This record gives sequence, structure tokens and C-alpha cells, in this order.
Amino acid sequence: MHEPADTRALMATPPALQIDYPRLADIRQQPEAWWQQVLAVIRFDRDALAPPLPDIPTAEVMTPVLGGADSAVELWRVAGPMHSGRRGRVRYRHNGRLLFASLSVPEQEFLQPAAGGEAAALRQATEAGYREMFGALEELGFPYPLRIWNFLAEINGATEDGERYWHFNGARQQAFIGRRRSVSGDVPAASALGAGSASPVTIYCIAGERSPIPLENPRQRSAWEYPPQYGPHSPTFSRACIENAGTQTLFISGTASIVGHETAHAGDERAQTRETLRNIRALLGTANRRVGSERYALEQLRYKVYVRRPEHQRSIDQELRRVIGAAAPVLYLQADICRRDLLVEVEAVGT
Ligand code: 3EB
Repeated sequence: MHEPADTRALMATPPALQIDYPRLADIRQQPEAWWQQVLAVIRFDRDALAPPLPDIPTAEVMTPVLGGADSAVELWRVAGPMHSGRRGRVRYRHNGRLLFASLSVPEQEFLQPAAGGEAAALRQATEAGYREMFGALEELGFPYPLRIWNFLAEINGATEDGERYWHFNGARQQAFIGRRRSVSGDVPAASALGAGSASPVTIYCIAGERSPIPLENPRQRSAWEYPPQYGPHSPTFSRACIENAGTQTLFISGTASIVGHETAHAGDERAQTRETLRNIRALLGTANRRVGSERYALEQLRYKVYVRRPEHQRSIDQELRRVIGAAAPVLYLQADICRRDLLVEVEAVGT
């Protein structure tokens, strides 16, 4: 999964925005000058890597890396000079054009006796996370989140009052409304996954000074219009977006085997993977029409694949490689997907 071309790309000066999934051994030897242009590092399952520059924000995501002998990280790079800092729980770094921000909020903070139980604690942690994140973005002059990643423990778990993901959705939507942000149409691309049972609510994002171009998928009902059988408050995300300040980076949201609003191929991870790729292909068509060229192609994206059951990784990889080819970088992570019947979710970035 790591071709020599990848290693060469890792050494080069980054273009406007670059994402890589290097093995720890590939980056441990890098000189300090190289780290200057690192925007952020995402560590999965508490890998030991600590960037030698303490300014670089990290996000700790409790979804184990699958498959490789050596573990990998997600690493974002941009051309400097960089500015880094902290606002409350939010850690950030930006180059004047694009900003990375991350934070974690433990639900336990909101679990006082008689305060409303587990569901209320999840909602409060989610709302606090979004409130702080939006506050930091607005203060720092990057008010437009392009792409948001969300992780919460036991995403499929039940509460006294509906699934935990439903409460997450209610709180996220409330946080958008509280900041006078739209909850349909002009919303960021996103993913929301289940992390290990001790995981705090963990959110990280890439944000800009200008609003991105949001994209929807003609094969899928927009998530903000999902009917109430998936929860009383619809999820707040777009299917993809294109950065609109020069880089034209394409961020594809978590994409699953959903056609219209219904899960397709319950119980069949191969068919779910093929359906997911049909969804991503359709999105690329929308993206290419929007920029008026064939700029984005399946073989040229960088992928992260969330696999519910580790034993499905092989069959999912076979189906994926048939369509995206052998060279595209793919990082496999074990995670629960937000609907119980989904076995795989795929997200991607086109640079
Ligand atoms: C779906 O299409 C699958 O709640 O932020 C994908 C991407 C999914 C983002 C989110 C959920 C989210 O509905 C799940």
C-alpha cells in the first residue's frame, strides 16, 4: 500500500494541500525543516509518534489501523509559514489560507448525577465541542469548515431515548443553528464514526477563509433530508466539497452503500463496497462537471476505509482495487459505521 512513489512524494515540497498516510518509520527520520510544513498529524489508536515540533497539532482517534505490520498516521502538509496555537481545548495550525483544528471532549464531564443521563451527556459534549470549534474558527478568521471528522464511542449504542448517533446528530444540528449556520445545502463535508469505547467525542477539521463549493450525489438523498426513521434530527453534512480559494482540493465525505436513503446489500461487504464505489464515481462526475474538466479520477484519490469487521478487510480491498487500481494510497481502519447494517465506509481526498 506504500509504493516508492509515495515515499518520494513524502520528501517533496508540499503543494497547496497534501494528505499522506505514511508509516511511522517513514517520517521518524525527517529533519526539522520538513516538519515545519506539516499542518497536522492524526494518530490512530494512540500510536506513539509525537511530532518533534510541539506546535504541530495532533488528533488522537481511537480507531485501530488494520493490516500493516507497521502502523501509519494521517499527515496533512501545506506550504508555510505557519501559525499555531490553542484556544481552550482547540489546537490549531494554519498557513494563512487553510487551517487545521482539533479537539476532544470527554462525555464524563457532563455526567453529573441527576443531570439527564447518558444521552444528555453525549449531547452536551457534542455541543460543547462544536461551540468551541466554531468559536475558534471564527476568531481566527477561518469561519468555513470544509471537512469535519467526528468520532464517538459506541456510535451504534442505545440510550434510554434512541441511538447514540441520533443524539450526536441532534446536538450537531443544534450547534450549527446556535451559530446561525445553515443546516442544509451549504454545509461541510464530514464523516462520523464509532471509536473505541473509552473515546471522548473527538472532532477535527480543515477550514478556510472562503466558503467551499458543496456537492451532492444524484444517487443519494441529501443527508439533511433523510426521513425520520434514521433519527429525529437529520445529519448535517454535504456529500463532498471543493476548496474554493485556489487549491480545488476535493473532500469526499464518508460514503457508504446507501442508495436514495436506504442501506443496500445488508450483510454483504463486497456488494456494499461496489455500491459505495458507484456512489463515489457519481460524486466525481458531479465534481468534474462543476470545475469543467476531468480533474478528479478514482485512481488519483487518497482513501481512508472504515471496516466494521477486520475479517472483511481482504474482500473489501479486492473489490476496491478492482476499481481504483493498485497504486492509490488506502488506509484501513477498524471502526463502527453509523448504521448497524453498514459494514464499510469510504472517504477520499483529491488534491
Ligand atoms: C451516510 O451516508 C453514511 O453524520 O457526519 C457519512 C458521512 C455518514 C458523514 C455524518 C455520516 C456522516 O449517511 C454515514
